[in-house]
Amino acid sequence: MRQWGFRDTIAAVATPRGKGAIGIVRLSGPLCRKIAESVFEPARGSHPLRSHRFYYGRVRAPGSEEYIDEAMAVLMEAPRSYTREDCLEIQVHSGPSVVQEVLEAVLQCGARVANPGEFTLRAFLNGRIDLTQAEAVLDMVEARSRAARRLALGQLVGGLAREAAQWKERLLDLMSSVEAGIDFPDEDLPAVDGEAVGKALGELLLRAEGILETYRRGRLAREGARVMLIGPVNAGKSSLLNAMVGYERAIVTDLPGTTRDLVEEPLEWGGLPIRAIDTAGIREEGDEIEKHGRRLLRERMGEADLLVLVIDSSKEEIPPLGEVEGWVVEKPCIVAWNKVDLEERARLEQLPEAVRARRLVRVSALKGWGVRELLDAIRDELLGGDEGEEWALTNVRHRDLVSRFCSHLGRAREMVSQGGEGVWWELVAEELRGAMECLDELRGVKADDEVLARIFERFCIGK
Ligand SMILES: Nc1nc2c(ncn2[C@@H]2O[C@H](COP(=O)(O)OP(=O)(O)O)[C@@H](O)[C@H]2O)c(=O)[nH]1
Ligand SMILES: [Mg+2]
Repeated sequence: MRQWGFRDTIAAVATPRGKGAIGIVRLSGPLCRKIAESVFEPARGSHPLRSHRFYYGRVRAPGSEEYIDEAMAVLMEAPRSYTREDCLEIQVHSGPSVVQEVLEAVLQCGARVANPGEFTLRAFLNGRIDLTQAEAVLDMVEARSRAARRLALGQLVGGLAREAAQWKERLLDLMSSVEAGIDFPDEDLPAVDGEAVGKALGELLLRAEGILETYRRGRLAREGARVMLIGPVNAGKSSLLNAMVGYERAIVTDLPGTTRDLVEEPLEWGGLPIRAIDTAGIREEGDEIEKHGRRLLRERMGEADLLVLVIDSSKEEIPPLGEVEGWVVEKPCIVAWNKVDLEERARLEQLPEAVRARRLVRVSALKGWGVRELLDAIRDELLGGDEGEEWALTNVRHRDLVSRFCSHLGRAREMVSQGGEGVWWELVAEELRGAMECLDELRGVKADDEVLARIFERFCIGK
């Protein structure tokens, strides 16, 4: 890999600015022990500090008589540290001035201010984590829901990294089998067991494609599932949105056509972030603004992860659903049979076949009945009930690389299965090399500096 060997020592405030219980100044690099000796004075005992021990004491600027604060300090010697270098952490009372003074004290001792993400970058460059794990650190910090946090953790502890390492092993095996076909092409006996290679390729491809499919789940966890409430005017869509989020977000009236804009509101259910979107009702008439609202709905329909079709069960007649029928076939959909607090006059048989095939939940948006069941059903429908693997692809960069990996394997497998006796093993090998490059890029073995810069600039300073 690269030549790094960092000679400088970096320092940063690792906790958020402002007042708080504890503020941490963090350092990494060869000067850590010397800096500890210059700025930290243990209350009991003396230097040298033992590695991985917490010491209570005081901090001060080098050469100064005056103490800045009481402190706890821990020195973590290489390689047993976050960056695999010597690391030092100094905890003080958190206040903008205290923390800043401690930072300045360590800078005076020869450390320099760290760039955003530089600690994690060093952990990566020093080989403690691979690139996917470094990226997971960022996902972890940014996780806004339990589901996102769990997925980030799965990846942080090496979900994708382990998977990619396994793929690499299998790919290496395949490559060596295929090499035989290139080196001895003219022998009478086929040098390569085409069937075995084809089978191994198929298995690897299947596994990789399975991982590719986790991306949808990963994206849902990170960005939230877009759940669109659709249905006839006055069915209770806006009321249901309010019931789902637990407060009055959308305007509710008994005038048809009240909702014209798309109203969007975030909520979390069972760890899954959901973005509930209220829409203008389906009907032919209505003024220009309402029509515009429906145009918006049509445009945004493509982005919806799930539809909730709201039906007023107290009306004798269910209005024609028009284009909604088509959408219901294309997208996951749940029927909310609303207003069950009133006498039920509509009949399920009036619903078109495609709609009746969908899961139905009886609700009263007005009374709040059945809303939990509806949310459970939404979550089930999107996550398939089970929690699945402990991790998922969450990152576009990963998705693209795994997808390219699959394309290479797919082409290789096709050549093997169609080639019969006359497989061009050179071309197969070429595809396998392409697949290997994708893996290397994924793990960061070959990521160029521009890619790294783009990833790490999103980190905050001190991470
Ligand atoms: N009785 C009853 N009335 C409801 C229920 N849900 C909505 N409504 C009423 O139906 C009317 C239309 O509701 P609204 O949410 O604006 O429907 P939208 O046009 O689909 O957004 C309002 O008068 C609501 O109070 C319900 O579950 N039970
Ligand atoms: Mg409405």
